[in-house]
Amino acid sequence: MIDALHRARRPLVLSHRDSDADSLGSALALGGAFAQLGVEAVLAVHQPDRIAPPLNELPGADAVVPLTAELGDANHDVVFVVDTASPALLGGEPGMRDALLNVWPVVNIDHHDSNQHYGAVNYVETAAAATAEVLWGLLTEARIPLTADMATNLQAGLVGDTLGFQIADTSPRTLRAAASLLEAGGATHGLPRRVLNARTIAASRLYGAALAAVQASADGCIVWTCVTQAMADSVDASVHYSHGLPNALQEVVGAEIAAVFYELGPERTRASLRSTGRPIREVAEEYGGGGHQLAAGLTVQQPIEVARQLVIDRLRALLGA
Ligand SMILES: [Mn+2]
Repeated sequence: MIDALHRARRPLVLSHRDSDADSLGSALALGGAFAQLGVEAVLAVHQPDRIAPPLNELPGADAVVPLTAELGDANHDVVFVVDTASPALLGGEPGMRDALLNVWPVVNIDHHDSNQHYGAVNYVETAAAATAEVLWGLLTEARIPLTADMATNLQAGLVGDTLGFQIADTSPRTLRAAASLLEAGGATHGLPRRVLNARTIAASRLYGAALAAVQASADGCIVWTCVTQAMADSVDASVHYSHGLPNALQEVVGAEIAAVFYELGPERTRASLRSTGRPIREVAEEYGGGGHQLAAGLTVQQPIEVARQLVIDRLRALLGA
């Protein structure tokens, strides 16, 4: 694996669509590592123009290019894919994606236990709390010095995926990585903290409306809310599913499973699921989604009310209620 890092001359670095702090921070840090080796990497994600503040303020984020078929015309020699369990999660046209991944050898670096091992090299550490933690280990082992910007990008990934070192995946090694990133000049507060918590005024109002609409099952074990287009319109926000709400619902006393439904269109609903212990990824997978055992998501081509009914009934069955 260390070899693959050192051998790359013209690497292409990809990470999943709907960038989060770990996918983007890891891609940017890997780009920084190549720069430290004197190698210029091209970083690409699906629709980078949609990356919103503060994620687009991560050091180097302005250099990320769109994932397009044209990338296949460039003279790369290897493709690094980070934080992406399967090629489909890269987004974009399947044909374009498969073509890109078939031109050059693929190095797949990840921490999801659902990773499909689609690379020529697969470096998947499922015990790691974030891909940023995997990369930190790799770069340390490869003795590639961490710049302050690389450290900030990796720290954003750690903070993002562990919700500020709160979730159970946080291990002594995660905290050692965080300490070493601090020593390298990375920020733990500031940008990484904003990555976790930043919310515009419109999004804050939408968050409030969604919390006010929270519902619970009779036994209180399942809590959910719906973020509808009408709610978003009333506060001049867009229905946005990136962060905050699913974790906030988990704070409800007695809640074992939290679900947030987002009305993306008249017949298109996204659901984000969180669990305190009972694995819920299988439910997401039944609807073509995925994620982690305790944090997963899915999108169904159904009106929000239908989707909510379907998924909540399924979660009730899961809990045997
Ligand atoms: Mn991740």
